[in-house]
Amino acid sequence: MSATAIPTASAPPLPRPRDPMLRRMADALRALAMDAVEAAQSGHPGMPMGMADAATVLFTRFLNFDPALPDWPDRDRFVLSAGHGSMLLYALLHLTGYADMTLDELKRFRQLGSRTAGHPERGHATGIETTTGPLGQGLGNSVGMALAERILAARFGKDLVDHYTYVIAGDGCLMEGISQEAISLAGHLRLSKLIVLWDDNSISIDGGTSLSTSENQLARFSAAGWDATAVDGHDTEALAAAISEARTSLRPSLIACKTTIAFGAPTKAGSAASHGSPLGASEIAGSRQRLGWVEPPFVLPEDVVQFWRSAGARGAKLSSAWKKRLESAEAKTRAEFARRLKGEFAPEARAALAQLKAKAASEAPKIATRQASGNVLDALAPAMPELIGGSADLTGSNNTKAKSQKVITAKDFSGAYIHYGVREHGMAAAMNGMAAHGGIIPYGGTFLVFADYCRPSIRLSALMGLRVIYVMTHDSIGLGEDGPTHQPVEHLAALRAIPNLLVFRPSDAVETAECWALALDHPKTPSILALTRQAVPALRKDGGPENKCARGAYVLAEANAARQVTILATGSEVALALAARDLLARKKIAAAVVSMPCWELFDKQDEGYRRAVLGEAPLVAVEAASRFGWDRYIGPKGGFVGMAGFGASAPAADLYKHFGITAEAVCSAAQALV
Ligand SMILES: Cc1ncc(C[n+]2csc(CCOP(=O)(O)OP(=O)(O)O)c2C)c(N)n1
Repeated sequence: MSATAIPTASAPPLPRPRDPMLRRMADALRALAMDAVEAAQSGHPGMPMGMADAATVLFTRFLNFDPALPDWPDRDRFVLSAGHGSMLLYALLHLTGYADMTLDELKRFRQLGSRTAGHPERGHATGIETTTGPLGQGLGNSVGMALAERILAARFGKDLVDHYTYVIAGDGCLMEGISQEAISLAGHLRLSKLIVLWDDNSISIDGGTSLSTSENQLARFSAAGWDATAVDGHDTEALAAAISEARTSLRPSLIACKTTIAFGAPTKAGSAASHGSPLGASEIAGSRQRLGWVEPPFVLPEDVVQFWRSAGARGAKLSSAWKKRLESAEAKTRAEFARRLKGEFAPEARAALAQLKAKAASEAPKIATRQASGNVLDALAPAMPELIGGSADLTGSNNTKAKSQKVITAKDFSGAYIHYGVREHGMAAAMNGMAAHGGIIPYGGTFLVFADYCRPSIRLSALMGLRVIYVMTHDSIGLGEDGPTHQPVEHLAALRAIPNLLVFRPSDAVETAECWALALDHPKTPSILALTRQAVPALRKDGGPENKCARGAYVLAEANAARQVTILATGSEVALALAARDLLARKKIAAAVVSMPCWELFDKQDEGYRRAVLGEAPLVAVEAASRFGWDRYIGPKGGFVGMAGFGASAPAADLYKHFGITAEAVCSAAQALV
């Protein structure tokens, strides 16, 4: 490239750095971001270049972490909510000395199998605390992380748990609706150790943010109970002072960092052109000249590397002091701390659940499965303090609060129950944050129909492989009078479409206990418990140790003679299937009933088992929901009794009749196939 092609001459000079070494360290982040995006010919250089100074101050002076012990439980958490700026995080992890984030990984940015995915993915490399990219989710997760810290500190004390949660969020994160729920919840709970650095660069993809927003963010955060301040995001002293101040605040803190996107780039700085495309060779050469960065791509000067490595090494002392404190803690505390972090299902809790199941089998109560779930929680909660429950303002309806659980408040985090308010999305994202933090198994409730209000976070629970348990009640037209706005129809199908998510729809109290046990026994998979509002009869009279739901589906009632038809059913419709089986028996048709509480677990069984359960006879499925998805079991010729459109407002019994979801209808569908 000829020297004249470098567009530096017309660019105004860069402001002089306060601290030239910190600027050089930040420039290393800028260079790596430019070069990796250029090598991949894809990615987002602007944000990392703009926030490089703020990130340098945070990582060198404040963030407590130990690259040699990335999972040190008392590390500060860092969340890159503006996940498109992933190269900022990868460069930080490389420079501070995380062994798995090699230079080679940076060179393989966005390539198949690299640790450096387009957006940060939890589990791909150490130091990535949560998967971000869908804007606002990281901010939502950070609320859960900060909450987890407070909850664990209340139990284990400052010696073992005392850390901050830092976030870098962009304009996009703050525009997303989820941010309002997150901010509001954090302010209400006074999560004072949550510190958000907002990349206030006034640019998003379409251009200036003035195209679409004119909000006063400082006033917005203040109104939600935060401390909010603004600084020049390239002034390292001002940044350090603001972070120091935020750490002493009694409220969560927002620091608006006024930055220039793609700081250093001669023509693209301050413009949307640098947001999400490679800068191009001449712009990169111009940036190098302006920044005074002479090294070729992916080459780092020794002094800069040394400074970064020593920033990374700061944490070793802290983590070893922490280890000593842990060693000097009481044996009982140590054991409990270790158990919680491992996320083990406490033996006493398992025993309590087994007892409850046996009781349900022998007493055979006719109760709603939401009530059965409440009974499960009453049994589990005293033995499992790590179970942190809550509801998005439907506690009494979701039966999510165990009798023994105390409410968590801004003044007292020793409880185990959170009133999330009417914030389904914020609740789900916070639960992801708590699960990612570790030491907590979060569950939270709302109506199944409002799964849509938190679906983006449910998807991320599944993508990250987090054990988050969604208690979703009022699972069909069976909820009755609230009508079609509240009656889920397509939701089971939509949730079953999400990979790595277990969707449970238990049919009675025994199955509910079994499904809860399974949700807890899958540490790397989130679960949905779809539960009824209305009472359902007890179907399972066996309360022994075998968990029949574990195989996803099982023959609940075999046919009295060679099977002529098999009826598949879930949840409240299993009772209908059994009634239909009786009607068919009167007509001398031998029908088997299969209860199918969890498709995903059934699909994992070997072919022999699946065949034995489904049998060779024609199949009829009954579920008070959309047919979508059922064809994989019943085939195009199978019978289906369920919903073909939206529900209606009426008493549940009338609705079942009106929509033809009855034992007679199942019987006719079966007869038609025999
Ligand atoms: C939920 C969601 N919607 C849309 C996008 C696509 N997207 C990625 S970055 C971005 C603009 C974000 O602007 P800002 O936060 O200001 O980032 P900056 O331009 O400063 O890098 C958009 C719309 C996304 N990642 N997530």
